[in-house]
Amino acid sequence: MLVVDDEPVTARGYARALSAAGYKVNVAHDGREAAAMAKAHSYDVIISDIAMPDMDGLALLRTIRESDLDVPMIFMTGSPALESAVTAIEYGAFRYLVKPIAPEAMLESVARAVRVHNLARVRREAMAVHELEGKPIGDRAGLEARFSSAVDKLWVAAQPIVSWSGRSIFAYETLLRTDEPTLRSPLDFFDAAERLGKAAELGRTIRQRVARQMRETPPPALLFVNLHPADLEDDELYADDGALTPFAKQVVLEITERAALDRIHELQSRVTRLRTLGYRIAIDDLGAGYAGLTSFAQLEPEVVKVDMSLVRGIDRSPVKQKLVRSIITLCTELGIQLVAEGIETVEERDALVALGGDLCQGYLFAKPGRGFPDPQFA
Ligand code: G
Ligand code: MN
Repeated sequence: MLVVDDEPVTARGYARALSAAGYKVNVAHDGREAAAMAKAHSYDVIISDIAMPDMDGLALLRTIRESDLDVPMIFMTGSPALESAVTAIEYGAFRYLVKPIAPEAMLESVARAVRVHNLARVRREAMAVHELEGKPIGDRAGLEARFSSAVDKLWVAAQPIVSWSGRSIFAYETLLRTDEPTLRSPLDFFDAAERLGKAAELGRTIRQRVARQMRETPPPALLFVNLHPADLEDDELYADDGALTPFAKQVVLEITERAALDRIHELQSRVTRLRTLGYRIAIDDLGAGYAGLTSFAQLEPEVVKVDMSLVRGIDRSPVKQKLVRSIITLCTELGIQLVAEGIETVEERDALVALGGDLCQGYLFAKPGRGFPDPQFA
């Protein structure tokens, strides 16, 4: 057990009660000392005061969650407040006890916390074994810790989009990557950002990275950059001193159908502003089943990207062939360029080309990678 209280008499009192009940107890007198001790040693339960100078109990909990998602934390406070109780629970506190606390009540909470901690440990170990079955879940503090680690370890990959007829590079799509193991999938990464209300912040970080890369290594072609709905509502995207603004003429912004376009305030005028800055617009994931062809009218895109679900096995699916053929016809009539995403086999490529497609993206040509990977045309 680790007992944390800036009031030495109180700390000693709790420690004595716990020792008498057979627990091994360490005492810390402020948040920082406790954080250092929790880092060096893994405790079964941490029992902490909330109001302490310098690092308070809630800050301590947040710090501990950076390295330990499970250890139960019991708060004991002399001045209960709804706000601190809400925060404590949001950050995954185990109990919130109000002083004066009878020793039996504390011991009862501690015993329960030990049992819950053991269960959490078993569950996490089981999940590590079946890593594919469940995504690690955690409380808000745990999620924050993983998210900030993911941002620290963020990098931007690029994947070529080729013109098959020209055997040439048409563009590169930049794709979010992170080396944080628990948020490796970009969907999970964005999901975490959304839950923390940091989607726009993440979007800015990505655009800064893309801009930096464009300054350091100018891409040999157009650059496709994915937008999240939150980005469309972020002033930074439209600002003259926005990170990507100087490169707008070389950039195609991908707006996914997944983005509930209807909910974006003044979408039309936003898109107009982006065009005025020099950006082109692409509809991403067409056919993935999110929205429909209404996005053609809403965005009047320069480019449409056909989702890989329509591409997969197209050589063997007459229905997919008909669908893609009519999308290609529609795009041709509207003067829209069409990119087929997720091409993995020669047969899929040939089927698309036979239907009149030319711009292709997918593992067959190159996987997303660091720098600007060269495509293969074999
Ligand atoms: O939603 P969007 O279309 O931007 O997603 C692109 C994602 O598809 C990226 O994560 C990229 O790594 C992945 N991807 C790119 N090419 C292929 C491919 O040929 N096959 C599969 N399965 N995934 C691909
Ligand atoms: Mn995309």
